[in-house]
Amino acid sequence: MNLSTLGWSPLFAAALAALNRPEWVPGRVVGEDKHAVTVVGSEGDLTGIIPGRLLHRSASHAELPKVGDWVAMTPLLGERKSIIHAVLPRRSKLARKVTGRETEEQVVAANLDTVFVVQALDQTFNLRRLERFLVMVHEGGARPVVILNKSDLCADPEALAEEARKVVGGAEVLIVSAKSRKGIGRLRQHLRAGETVCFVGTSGVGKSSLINRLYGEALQDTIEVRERDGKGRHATTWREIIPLPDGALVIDTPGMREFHLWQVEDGLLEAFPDVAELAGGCHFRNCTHAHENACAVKVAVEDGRFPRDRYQSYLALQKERAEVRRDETKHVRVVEQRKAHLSRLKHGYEDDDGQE
Ligand SMILES: Nc1nc2c(ncn2[C@@H]2O[C@H](COP(=O)(O)OP(=O)(O)OP(=O)(O)O)[C@@H](O)[C@H]2O)c(=O)[nH]1
Ligand SMILES: [Mg+2]
Ligand SMILES: [Zn+2]
Repeated sequence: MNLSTLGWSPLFAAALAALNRPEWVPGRVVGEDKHAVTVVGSEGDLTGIIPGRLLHRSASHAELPKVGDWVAMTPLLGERKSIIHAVLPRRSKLARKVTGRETEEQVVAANLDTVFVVQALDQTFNLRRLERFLVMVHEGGARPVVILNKSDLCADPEALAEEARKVVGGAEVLIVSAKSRKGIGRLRQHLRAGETVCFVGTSGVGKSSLINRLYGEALQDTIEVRERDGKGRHATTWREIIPLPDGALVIDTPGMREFHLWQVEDGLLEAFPDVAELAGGCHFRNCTHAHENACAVKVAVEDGRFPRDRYQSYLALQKERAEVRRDETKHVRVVEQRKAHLSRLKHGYEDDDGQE
Protein backbone atom coordinates (compact mmCIF):
# COMPACT_ATOMS: atom_id res chain seq x y z
CA MET A 1 0.00 0.00 0.00
CA ASN A 2 1.45 3.33 -1.11
CA LEU A 3 1.18 5.91 1.67
CA SER A 4 0.59 8.87 -0.62
CA THR A 5 -2.62 7.25 -1.87
CA LEU A 6 -3.72 7.47 1.77
CA GLY A 7 -2.97 11.19 1.97
CA TRP A 8 0.53 11.01 3.48
CA SER A 9 2.41 14.26 2.94
CA PRO A 10 5.78 15.88 3.76
CA LEU A 11 4.10 17.70 6.64
CA PHE A 12 3.21 14.44 8.38
CA ALA A 13 6.62 12.96 7.49
CA ALA A 14 8.27 15.89 9.27
CA ALA A 15 6.02 15.40 12.31
CA LEU A 16 6.93 11.73 12.46
CA ALA A 17 10.65 12.47 12.09
CA ALA A 18 10.40 14.97 14.95
CA LEU A 19 9.39 12.15 17.30
CA ASN A 20 12.92 10.80 16.92
CA ARG A 21 11.93 7.15 16.87
CA PRO A 22 13.16 5.86 13.52
CA GLU A 23 11.66 2.42 14.17
CA TRP A 24 8.11 3.82 14.32
CA VAL A 25 6.19 3.72 11.04
CA PRO A 26 3.17 5.74 9.91
CA GLY A 27 -0.37 4.46 9.58
CA ARG A 28 -3.73 6.07 8.98
CA VAL A 29 -6.82 5.38 11.04
CA VAL A 30 -9.54 4.38 8.59
CA GLY A 31 -12.17 3.03 10.93
CA GLU A 32 -13.10 2.91 14.56
CA ASP A 33 -15.66 1.37 16.78
CA LYS A 34 -16.08 1.28 20.53
CA HIS A 35 -13.26 -1.18 21.08
CA ALA A 36 -10.64 -0.81 18.37
CA VAL A 37 -9.40 1.22 15.46
CA THR A 38 -8.31 -0.01 12.05
CA VAL A 39 -5.02 1.42 10.79
CA VAL A 40 -3.57 1.15 7.32
CA GLY A 41 0.12 1.51 6.60
CA SER A 42 2.42 0.06 4.02
CA GLU A 43 1.52 -3.38 5.38
CA GLY A 44 -2.21 -3.10 4.76
CA ASP A 45 -5.05 -3.20 7.29
CA LEU A 46 -4.08 -3.83 10.89
CA THR A 47 -5.98 -3.67 14.15
CA GLY A 48 -4.63 -0.72 16.07
CA ILE A 49 -3.91 -1.25 19.74
CA ILE A 50 -4.02 1.78 22.00
CA PRO A 51 -1.72 1.04 24.93
CA GLY A 52 -2.70 2.14 28.42
CA ARG A 53 0.10 4.67 28.55
CA LEU A 54 -1.27 6.51 25.50
CA LEU A 55 -4.70 6.48 27.11
CA HIS A 56 -3.28 7.95 30.27
CA ARG A 57 -1.10 10.50 28.57
CA SER A 58 -4.09 11.87 26.67
CA ALA A 59 -5.78 14.69 28.50
CA SER A 60 -9.07 13.98 26.74
CA HIS A 61 -10.76 11.64 24.32
CA ALA A 62 -10.06 14.14 21.57
CA GLU A 63 -6.34 13.32 21.70
CA LEU A 64 -6.87 9.63 21.01
CA PRO A 65 -6.73 8.25 17.45
CA LYS A 66 -9.78 9.17 15.38
CA VAL A 67 -10.81 8.37 11.83
CA GLY A 68 -8.47 10.23 9.50
CA ASP A 69 -5.61 10.51 11.98
CA TRP A 70 -2.05 9.65 11.12
CA VAL A 71 -0.34 7.70 13.87
CA ALA A 72 3.17 6.49 14.67
CA MET A 73 3.08 2.77 15.25
CA THR A 74 4.85 -0.57 15.50
CA PRO A 75 3.20 -3.28 13.42
CA LEU A 76 3.04 -6.82 14.82
CA LEU A 77 2.69 -8.43 11.44
CA GLY A 78 2.15 -12.02 12.53
CA GLU A 79 -0.92 -10.91 14.46
CA ARG A 80 -2.12 -8.27 11.97
CA LYS A 81 -2.02 -5.85 14.86
CA SER A 82 -0.19 -2.61 15.41
CA ILE A 83 0.73 -0.75 18.56
CA ILE A 84 -0.06 2.94 18.33
CA HIS A 85 2.44 5.20 20.07
CA ALA A 86 1.34 8.67 19.12
CA VAL A 87 -1.16 10.63 17.07
CA LEU A 88 0.58 13.03 14.66
CA PRO A 89 -0.61 16.65 14.84
CA ARG A 90 -3.84 17.14 12.91
CA ARG A 91 -3.78 19.37 9.87
CA SER A 92 -7.52 19.94 10.22
CA LYS A 93 -10.45 18.32 11.95
CA LEU A 94 -14.15 18.32 12.48
CA ALA A 95 -15.02 18.66 16.15
CA ARG A 96 -18.12 19.23 18.21
CA LYS A 97 -19.11 19.38 21.80
CA VAL A 98 -20.09 16.06 23.25
CA THR A 99 -23.67 16.05 24.38
CA GLY A 100 -23.92 15.40 28.05
CA ARG A 101 -23.14 17.10 31.29
CA GLU A 102 -19.39 17.25 31.02
CA THR A 103 -18.05 19.45 28.29
CA GLU A 104 -15.63 17.61 26.12
CA GLU A 105 -14.50 17.90 22.57
CA GLN A 106 -15.41 15.09 20.24
CA VAL A 107 -13.36 14.82 17.10
CA VAL A 108 -15.58 13.43 14.35
CA ALA A 109 -12.84 13.10 11.74
CA ALA A 110 -9.28 14.35 11.25
CA ASN A 111 -7.07 15.62 8.44
CA LEU A 112 -9.76 16.67 6.00
CA ASP A 113 -9.25 18.75 2.88
CA THR A 114 -12.88 19.42 2.06
CA VAL A 115 -16.04 19.00 4.11
CA PHE A 116 -19.30 18.70 2.22
CA VAL A 117 -22.09 20.19 4.29
CA VAL A 118 -25.25 18.51 3.02
CA GLN A 119 -28.80 19.78 3.29
CA ALA A 120 -31.89 18.44 1.57
CA LEU A 121 -34.04 20.69 -0.62
CA ASP A 122 -37.19 19.68 1.20
CA GLN A 123 -39.06 20.89 4.28
CA THR A 124 -35.94 20.28 6.41
CA PHE A 125 -33.95 22.97 4.54
CA ASN A 126 -32.70 25.34 7.22
CA LEU A 127 -30.36 28.30 6.82
CA ARG A 128 -29.64 28.58 10.54
CA ARG A 129 -28.48 25.00 10.68
CA LEU A 130 -26.32 25.62 7.63
CA GLU A 131 -24.63 28.55 9.39
CA ARG A 132 -23.97 26.38 12.41
CA PHE A 133 -22.35 23.62 10.35
CA LEU A 134 -20.20 26.18 8.53
CA VAL A 135 -18.86 27.63 11.76
CA MET A 136 -17.85 24.12 12.78
CA VAL A 137 -16.11 23.41 9.47
CA HIS A 138 -14.26 26.72 9.38
CA GLU A 139 -13.07 26.28 12.91
CA GLY A 140 -11.65 22.86 12.11
CA GLY A 141 -9.61 24.30 9.26
CA ALA A 142 -11.08 22.39 6.30
CA ARG A 143 -12.66 23.91 3.20
CA PRO A 144 -16.46 23.80 3.25
CA VAL A 145 -18.59 23.12 0.17
CA VAL A 146 -22.36 23.29 0.57
CA ILE A 147 -24.36 20.53 -1.10
CA LEU A 148 -28.08 20.98 -1.59
CA ASN A 149 -29.35 17.48 -2.29
CA LYS A 150 -32.74 16.08 -3.36
CA SER A 151 -33.21 18.76 -6.02
CA ASP A 152 -35.65 16.29 -7.63
CA LEU A 153 -38.06 17.06 -4.79
CA CYS A 154 -37.87 20.83 -5.18
CA ALA A 155 -39.78 23.02 -7.61
CA ASP A 156 -37.23 25.85 -7.57
CA PRO A 157 -33.83 24.68 -6.32
CA GLU A 158 -32.10 27.80 -7.63
CA ALA A 159 -34.22 30.04 -5.39
CA LEU A 160 -33.17 28.11 -2.27
CA ALA A 161 -29.56 28.03 -3.47
CA GLU A 162 -29.70 31.84 -3.70
CA GLU A 163 -30.93 31.96 -0.09
CA ALA A 164 -28.08 29.66 0.90
CA ARG A 165 -25.44 31.71 -0.91
CA LYS A 166 -26.36 34.71 1.23
CA VAL A 167 -25.37 32.92 4.43
CA VAL A 168 -22.40 30.74 3.48
CA GLY A 169 -19.72 33.40 3.43
CA GLY A 170 -18.41 32.67 -0.03
CA ALA A 171 -18.44 28.86 0.14
CA GLU A 172 -19.49 27.16 -3.08
CA VAL A 173 -23.10 25.95 -3.20
CA LEU A 174 -23.93 22.95 -5.40
CA ILE A 175 -27.40 21.76 -6.34
CA VAL A 176 -27.45 17.98 -6.68
CA SER A 177 -29.69 14.95 -6.58
CA ALA A 178 -28.39 11.54 -5.58
CA LYS A 179 -31.57 10.16 -7.10
CA SER A 180 -31.56 11.79 -10.54
CA ARG A 181 -27.73 12.22 -10.55
CA LYS A 182 -28.07 15.92 -11.27
CA GLY A 183 -24.90 17.80 -10.28
CA ILE A 184 -22.92 14.66 -9.41
CA GLY A 185 -20.33 15.60 -12.06
CA ARG A 186 -19.80 19.01 -10.45
CA LEU A 187 -19.52 17.36 -7.04
CA ARG A 188 -16.92 14.97 -8.43
CA GLN A 189 -14.79 17.92 -9.53
CA HIS A 190 -14.13 18.63 -5.86
CA LEU A 191 -12.48 15.24 -5.37
CA ARG A 192 -8.76 14.89 -5.90
CA ALA A 193 -6.58 11.82 -5.60
CA GLY A 194 -4.99 11.57 -2.16
CA GLU A 195 -7.30 14.20 -0.67
CA THR A 196 -9.71 13.41 2.12
CA VAL A 197 -13.27 14.66 2.07
CA CYS A 198 -16.01 14.22 4.61
CA PHE A 199 -19.81 14.41 4.37
CA VAL A 200 -21.73 15.96 7.26
CA GLY A 201 -25.34 16.90 7.76
CA THR A 202 -28.38 15.83 9.69
CA SER A 203 -29.79 12.34 9.30
CA GLY A 204 -31.62 11.61 6.07
CA VAL A 205 -30.21 14.41 3.91
CA GLY A 206 -28.60 11.82 1.63
CA LYS A 207 -24.90 11.69 2.60
CA SER A 208 -24.57 7.93 2.12
CA SER A 209 -26.63 8.06 -1.08
CA LEU A 210 -24.27 10.67 -2.53
CA ILE A 211 -21.21 8.62 -1.64
CA ASN A 212 -22.84 5.64 -3.30
CA ARG A 213 -23.30 7.72 -6.44
CA LEU A 214 -19.69 8.88 -6.38
CA TYR A 215 -18.46 5.36 -5.98
CA GLY A 216 -20.62 3.83 -8.65
CA GLU A 217 -22.60 0.69 -8.35
CA ALA A 218 -19.85 -1.44 -6.80
CA LEU A 219 -20.26 0.02 -3.35
CA GLN A 220 -23.86 -1.11 -2.92
CA ASP A 221 -22.61 -4.12 -0.96
CA THR A 222 -20.47 -2.06 1.36
CA ILE A 223 -22.65 0.89 2.17
CA GLU A 224 -26.13 -0.07 2.90
CA VAL A 225 -28.47 2.86 2.59
CA ARG A 226 -31.42 1.84 4.64
CA GLU A 227 -34.73 3.55 4.44
CA ARG A 228 -35.25 5.47 7.62
CA ASP A 229 -37.69 3.81 9.92
CA GLY A 230 -40.78 5.56 11.27
CA LYS A 231 -38.95 6.77 14.37
CA GLY A 232 -36.40 8.55 12.20
CA ARG A 233 -33.57 6.49 13.63
CA HIS A 234 -30.14 6.96 12.13
CA ALA A 235 -29.25 4.54 9.40
CA THR A 236 -25.49 4.95 9.60
CA THR A 237 -23.92 3.87 12.85
CA TRP A 238 -20.30 3.61 11.79
CA ARG A 239 -17.88 5.65 9.79
CA GLU A 240 -14.93 4.74 7.75
CA ILE A 241 -12.66 6.10 5.06
CA ILE A 242 -13.76 4.87 1.67
CA PRO A 243 -11.24 5.09 -1.19
CA LEU A 244 -13.05 6.13 -4.38
CA PRO A 245 -12.00 4.70 -7.74
CA ASP A 246 -10.46 8.03 -8.78
CA GLY A 247 -8.28 8.20 -5.68
CA ALA A 248 -10.09 10.53 -3.30
CA LEU A 249 -10.72 9.32 0.25
CA VAL A 250 -14.25 9.79 1.53
CA ILE A 251 -15.54 9.75 5.09
CA ASP A 252 -19.23 9.24 5.73
CA THR A 253 -20.58 10.37 9.08
CA PRO A 254 -23.75 9.41 10.87
CA GLY A 255 -26.32 12.20 10.86
CA MET A 256 -25.89 14.83 13.50
CA ARG A 257 -29.39 15.49 14.67
CA GLU A 258 -28.42 18.21 17.01
CA PHE A 259 -24.90 19.23 17.79
CA HIS A 260 -23.20 21.88 19.76
CA LEU A 261 -20.19 23.79 18.74
CA TRP A 262 -16.90 23.09 20.34
CA GLN A 263 -14.71 26.12 20.90
CA VAL A 264 -14.91 28.40 17.94
CA GLU A 265 -12.51 31.28 17.66
CA ASP A 266 -11.90 32.26 14.08
CA GLY A 267 -14.57 29.93 12.77
CA LEU A 268 -17.38 32.27 13.74
CA LEU A 269 -15.94 35.25 11.90
CA GLU A 270 -15.00 33.13 8.89
CA ALA A 271 -18.56 31.89 8.65
CA PHE A 272 -19.88 35.44 9.10
CA PRO A 273 -17.57 37.61 6.97
CA ASP A 274 -20.46 40.08 6.57
CA VAL A 275 -20.50 40.67 10.33
CA ALA A 276 -16.72 40.94 10.39
CA GLU A 277 -16.86 43.61 7.70
CA LEU A 278 -19.51 45.70 9.46
CA ALA A 279 -17.64 45.37 12.76
CA GLY A 280 -14.99 47.75 11.43
CA GLY A 281 -17.53 50.52 12.00
CA CYS A 282 -18.32 49.62 15.62
CA HIS A 283 -17.24 52.06 18.32
CA PHE A 284 -15.66 49.38 20.51
CA ARG A 285 -12.91 47.31 19.00
CA ASN A 286 -13.98 44.21 20.90
CA CYS A 287 -17.67 44.87 20.26
CA THR A 288 -19.79 41.72 20.64
CA HIS A 289 -22.64 43.38 18.68
CA ALA A 290 -25.01 42.26 21.42
CA HIS A 291 -25.58 45.18 23.80
CA GLU A 292 -22.93 47.81 23.03
CA ASN A 293 -23.77 51.33 21.95
CA ALA A 294 -22.60 52.65 18.60
CA CYS A 295 -22.56 49.15 17.13
CA ALA A 296 -22.45 49.21 13.33
CA VAL A 297 -23.90 45.71 13.11
CA LYS A 298 -26.94 46.63 15.21
CA VAL A 299 -27.45 49.78 13.16
CA ALA A 300 -27.37 47.72 9.96
CA VAL A 301 -29.98 45.37 11.41
CA GLU A 302 -32.24 48.28 12.37
CA ASP A 303 -31.82 49.82 8.91
CA GLY A 304 -32.74 46.53 7.31
CA ARG A 305 -29.33 46.30 5.62
CA PHE A 306 -28.49 43.15 7.56
CA PRO A 307 -31.03 40.30 7.94
CA ARG A 308 -32.36 40.14 11.49
CA ASP A 309 -32.60 36.35 11.58
CA ARG A 310 -28.98 35.97 10.51
CA TYR A 311 -28.00 38.50 13.19
CA GLN A 312 -29.88 36.52 15.82
CA SER A 313 -28.22 33.35 14.60
CA TYR A 314 -24.82 35.03 15.01
CA LEU A 315 -25.64 36.08 18.58
CA ALA A 316 -26.83 32.59 19.48
CA LEU A 317 -23.65 30.97 18.15
CA GLN A 318 -21.51 33.53 19.94
CA LYS A 319 -23.32 32.87 23.20
CA GLU A 320 -22.85 29.14 22.78
CA ARG A 321 -19.16 29.72 22.26
CA ALA A 322 -18.91 31.71 25.47
CA GLU A 323 -20.64 28.92 27.40
CA VAL A 324 -18.31 26.25 26.02
CA ARG A 325 -15.34 28.39 27.02
CA ARG A 326 -16.59 28.66 30.58
CA ASP A 327 -17.14 24.90 30.79
CA GLU A 328 -13.78 24.30 29.17
CA THR A 329 -11.92 26.25 31.81
CA LYS A 330 -13.50 23.98 34.39
CA HIS A 331 -12.62 20.93 32.32
CA VAL A 332 -8.97 21.94 31.95
CA ARG A 333 -8.70 22.20 35.73
CA VAL A 334 -10.12 18.71 36.14
CA VAL A 335 -7.75 17.29 33.52
CA GLU A 336 -4.75 18.94 35.16
CA GLN A 337 -5.69 17.53 38.53
CA ARG A 338 -6.06 14.12 36.92
CA LYS A 339 -2.66 14.37 35.24
CA ALA A 340 -0.98 15.47 38.45
CA HIS A 341 -2.60 12.55 40.24
CA LEU A 342 -1.38 10.11 37.58
CA SER A 343 2.14 11.42 37.67
CA ARG A 344 2.17 11.00 41.44
CA LEU A 345 1.01 7.41 41.01
CA LYS A 346 3.71 6.82 38.43
CA HIS A 347 6.46 8.28 40.53
CA GLY A 348 9.33 5.81 40.45
CA TYR A 349 7.66 3.88 37.67
CA GLU A 350 9.69 3.61 34.48
CA ASP A 351 7.50 3.64 31.39
CA ASP A 352 8.59 0.90 29.01
CA ASP A 353 8.94 3.12 25.97
CA GLY A 354 10.92 5.68 27.89
CA GLN A 355 8.61 8.47 26.79
CA GLU A 356 7.76 9.88 30.16
N1 LIG B 1 -35.86 12.01 -3.61
C1 LIG B 1 -34.59 11.86 -3.21
N2 LIG B 1 -34.32 11.05 -2.17
C2 LIG B 1 -33.04 10.91 -1.78
C3 LIG B 1 -31.98 11.58 -2.43
N3 LIG B 1 -30.83 11.26 -1.80
C4 LIG B 1 -31.16 10.42 -0.81
N4 LIG B 1 -32.49 10.19 -0.80
C5 LIG B 1 -33.23 9.34 0.15
O1 LIG B 1 -33.16 9.91 1.44
C6 LIG B 1 -33.10 8.89 2.44
C7 LIG B 1 -31.88 9.11 3.33
O2 LIG B 1 -30.72 8.94 2.54
P1 LIG B 1 -29.32 8.55 3.20
O3 LIG B 1 -28.32 8.57 2.11
O4 LIG B 1 -29.44 7.33 4.02
O5 LIG B 1 -29.12 9.79 4.18
P2 LIG B 1 -27.91 10.04 5.20
O6 LIG B 1 -27.64 11.48 5.16
O7 LIG B 1 -26.78 9.12 4.92
O8 LIG B 1 -28.59 9.68 6.60
P3 LIG B 1 -27.88 9.16 7.94
O9 LIG B 1 -26.93 8.08 7.59
O10 LIG B 1 -29.01 8.72 8.81
O11 LIG B 1 -27.18 10.35 8.55
C8 LIG B 1 -33.08 7.58 1.67
O12 LIG B 1 -34.38 7.10 1.64
C9 LIG B 1 -32.61 7.96 0.28
O13 LIG B 1 -33.09 7.11 -0.71
C10 LIG B 1 -32.32 12.43 -3.55
O14 LIG B 1 -31.47 13.08 -4.19
N5 LIG B 1 -33.64 12.54 -3.88
MG1 LIG C 1 -25.78 7.73 6.06
ZN1 LIG D 1 -20.74 45.93 17.09
